[in-house]
Amino acid sequence: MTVRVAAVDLGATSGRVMVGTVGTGRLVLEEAHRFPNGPVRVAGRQKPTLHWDVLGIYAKVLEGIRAAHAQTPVDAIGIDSWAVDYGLLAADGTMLGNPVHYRDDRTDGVIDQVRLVVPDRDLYTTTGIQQLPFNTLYQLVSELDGPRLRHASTMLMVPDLLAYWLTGQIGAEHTNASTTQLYDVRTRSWATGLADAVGVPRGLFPPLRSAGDVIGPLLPEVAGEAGLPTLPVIAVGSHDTASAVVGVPAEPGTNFAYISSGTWSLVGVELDAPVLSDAAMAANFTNEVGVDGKIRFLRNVMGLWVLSECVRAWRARGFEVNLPDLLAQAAEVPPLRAVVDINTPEFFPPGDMPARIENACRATEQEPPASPAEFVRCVLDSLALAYRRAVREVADVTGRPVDVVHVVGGGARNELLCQLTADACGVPVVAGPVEATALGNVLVQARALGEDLPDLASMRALIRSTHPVRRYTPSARTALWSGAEVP
Ligand code: LFR
Repeated sequence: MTVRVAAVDLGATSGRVMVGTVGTGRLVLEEAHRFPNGPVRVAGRQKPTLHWDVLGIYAKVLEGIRAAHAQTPVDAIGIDSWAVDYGLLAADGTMLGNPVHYRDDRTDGVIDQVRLVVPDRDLYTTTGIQQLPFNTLYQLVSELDGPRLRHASTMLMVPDLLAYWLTGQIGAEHTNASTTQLYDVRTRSWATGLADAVGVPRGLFPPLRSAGDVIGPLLPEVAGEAGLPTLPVIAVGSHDTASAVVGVPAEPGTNFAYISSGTWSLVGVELDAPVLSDAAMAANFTNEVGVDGKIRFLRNVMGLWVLSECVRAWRARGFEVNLPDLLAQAAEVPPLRAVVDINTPEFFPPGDMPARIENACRATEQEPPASPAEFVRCVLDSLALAYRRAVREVADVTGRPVDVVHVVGGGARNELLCQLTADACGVPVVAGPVEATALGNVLVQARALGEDLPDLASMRALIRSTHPVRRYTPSARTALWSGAEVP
């Protein structure tokens, strides 16, 4: 048996629709459509706010599904995207306003406000979620007095919102719901008591569904307009990081950590149950739900976002930037000349990253980078240090050693960063696949359609036999890293 599915994978900077073909010993991924994505700042009479152009995204998704189906008729559709952001619907299904981008500053200070009502320890015991200012909880609290929430009857996470427009069905897939910090990771249900405590209406939360559930067929009018059959939309690990972790080609029985490396770097391990200890909380590890009920015990590291914002700043100043050339030059810069704490909040909002890096270097009495290649090297060295810290801490907190680090996502292409990661962590790095997220999306759909993929191990075995990886071993430079710290 062979199935073909369309995997819609939406990242914070680009979206793509891939066609996946799955059969016995067969897993092929082809790109049908790719499009840019990004924030739209809107002001008018209100405070300027960063939004997503979610209707534009929906139009591109439909265009992509059509292109995929034209390329090879597909049997189903699955959607994953970044986490935490949501649309609000009125009782009749009308979308209220436009989803707000998680990098908007409306959540500044809200963590402290919520802390007065729900102590950090209680919040972590219930949700297991790391403190990040943009968690859905804080976004909702920031608009408690706003017009949207006053009229809202349902909150839908971005992939669930798109699935709603495609099928008319309302629901929330567990992996993405778990990122809201309004989900009880112990009972795997909405944390309604917590919602009551902070004043978020508990009626907003739709029924939960699992990766692999059929959401419903395309609405006849949607299918008709797009010239498609009424294909089923299947819930996948709708949080992109959950699908990426499915796509980690780990060997069975290995103590592996993963880095899902894109706009963000998500660094962690896969567990069967949440870890809600004081040590886990102090180290700000998150317990997000994975496909098949797993726990993604991980930390957000600022990621290649900092590099792409540097490139954007240089281009805005009129410089021509060729990233492959810059990376080759950066490989020649001596290691650890200047490093910054890449996870400090100053690197979070869009803006002039080179200036922020200079400031951070001056503040720590380091000579700031002097050329674009030196900036790039500073970012990559700083990322590698942050990875090392996360990998060490995850081993400490879980009591399980890490023997190998899998890097999946776009960052797996970055040879310099992969080598620095191996050197910094002192363990082998296995890089690839670049499209792990789309593969995870495809495999969960294929199983729902009847392919013999009973568990994550069988999915990963299929990826290993069809998608080559690249191995990096710690070089002689690994000793240099052992004592290195951000000053
Ligand atoms: C990665 C990701 C992260 C999440 C961040 C914001 O694309 O989904 O897992 O923390 O984006 O949603």
